[in-house]
Amino acid sequence: MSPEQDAGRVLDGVVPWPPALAERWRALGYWRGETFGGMLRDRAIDHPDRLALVAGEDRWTYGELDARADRLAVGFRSIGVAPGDRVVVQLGNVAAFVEIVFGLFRIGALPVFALPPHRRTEIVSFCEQAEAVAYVIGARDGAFDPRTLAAEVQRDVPGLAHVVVAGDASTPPHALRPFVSLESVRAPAGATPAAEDAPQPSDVAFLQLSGGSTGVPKLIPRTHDEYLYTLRRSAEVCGLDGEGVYMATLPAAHNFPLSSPGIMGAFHAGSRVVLAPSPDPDTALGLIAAEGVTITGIVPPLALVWLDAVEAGTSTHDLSSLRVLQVGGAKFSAEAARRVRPVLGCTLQQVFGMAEGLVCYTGLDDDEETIVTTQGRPMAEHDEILAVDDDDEPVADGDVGSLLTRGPYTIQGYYRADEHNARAFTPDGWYRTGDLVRIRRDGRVVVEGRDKDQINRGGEKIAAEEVENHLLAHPAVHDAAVVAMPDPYLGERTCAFVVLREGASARAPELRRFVRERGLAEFKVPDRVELVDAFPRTNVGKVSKKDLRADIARRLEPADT
Ligand code: OOB
Repeated sequence: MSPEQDAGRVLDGVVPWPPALAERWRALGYWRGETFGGMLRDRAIDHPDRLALVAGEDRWTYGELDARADRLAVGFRSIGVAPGDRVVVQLGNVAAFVEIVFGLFRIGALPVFALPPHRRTEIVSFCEQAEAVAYVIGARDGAFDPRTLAAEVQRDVPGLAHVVVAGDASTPPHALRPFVSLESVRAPAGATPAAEDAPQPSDVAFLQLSGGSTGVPKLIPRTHDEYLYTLRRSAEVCGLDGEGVYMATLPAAHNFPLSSPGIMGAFHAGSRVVLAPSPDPDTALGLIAAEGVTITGIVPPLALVWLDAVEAGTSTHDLSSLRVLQVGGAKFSAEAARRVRPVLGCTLQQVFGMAEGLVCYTGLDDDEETIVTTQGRPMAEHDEILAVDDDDEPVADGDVGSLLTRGPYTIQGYYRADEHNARAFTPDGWYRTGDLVRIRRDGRVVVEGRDKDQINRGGEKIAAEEVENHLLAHPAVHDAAVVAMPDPYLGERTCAFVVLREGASARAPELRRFVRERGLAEFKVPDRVELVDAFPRTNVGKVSKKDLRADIARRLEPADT
């Protein structure tokens, strides 16, 4: 390691890359010593007048975006955000998201990527886990006012020095301290951050969220160097170059639209990014036509909605610019996958990825059968994947096993989570994905299920234990077990089985309301609650979630006639 590479900031609670491995990824050309701030500067120098970002009324060139990032970098620094500080960012698909995260990158401050549906419980947890100094929110969205949420968060997290609002920053009466507007943070035109604030390529760039299978979602540290590799390689695999137009249809902060190749991969490739304010077919397909979008990524339920809208003729937008439709985040059925090319006239690309690292893609030139029936192959030549049994022994070729992975961009550990890391990683540094897969002889992966205690609700991940803990807080609840139930549209929805305390009474709607009022993202509120006298048990006396899943699946079957 050169002294320069050594000079990065070591964030406490991050499991560092072993030096020998880091050296290997550099020697093999995966890690090239880039940073996000530097990458954007390079593109702005090469193509200052090229359109970089389209979002609502905002249309920014690379030159403009670069200058805006500088002004916010200086502005954040001047309100006291220092290199290495963490800032929770919760914004929808608005242009401010992009200038803010690049502004933070330029001073080595770390965005923590919250998602728009997150509420008090999640945001407080992210602020506390990361010891965030600031929380960035956006404008009112329908009935939801982020300022009300931010005021509550401020009261719960004394260390949170700033709430920054990209929009109307009037402070609600119950806030602890006044909010500041993004406009007031922005430094005057021409401001540039100090060179010594710039991060090193080996530094952690941001904290991403895990889907989670435990009580609270864990934070995932990703470094500039390894994440920039994923952008470069993803753009290559997805055929995105300077001529392409990428549309972020899913919430921008999620790893899929952020980096596969996503917003960041599009900037890396010097292409244009369009932020869709809503994924509904009218808005999103309209934008594809209006902006000449060539590639976008969505989750399976959304793909079904788009396919139905186009097939039924309720959406008649010209989709001829669209070359690639990526579908990932949850299993896409082969049946639906087969409809993509004939209905939408573009190539389907299945994407099986995770915020922890590994991303698999089907190839644009793969034969149609491979595209519709597999989740592709890992993007890096040096990604290692292994399907193992319960004893971590490799299963026979082509058999279903639990997927382990390691490679040039899969993390070494979650942030500040030693105990969890001991379970989530093997002693040899393999990450346990919790996915059940078949690895074909040609290296393609087929996802067959899951052995982590999680529900995948159309791409939105729900840790069963997290919801169970909230149910257990209800005075009438003796025990709770949350499982997936099949759903034709979302793939899975959540069912909470609940045993009440003796003599206590509570009905399903009350329990759902109770969970909601604890300040949880709406998608985590159980779709269904079943009150039962006792849970089925396994031989060793554990709650048998397998039996519970079978039970609810049976109840959902249409009655025999
Ligand atoms: C993406 O990232 P996360 O972190 O929200 O979720 C990861 C998990 C995977 O472990 C797997 O359980 C599931 O989501 N998953 C899929 C899938 N893609 C993700 N399961 C079946 N088929 C697929 N195609 O979801 C994510 C991150 C980057 C790119 C794409 C997706």
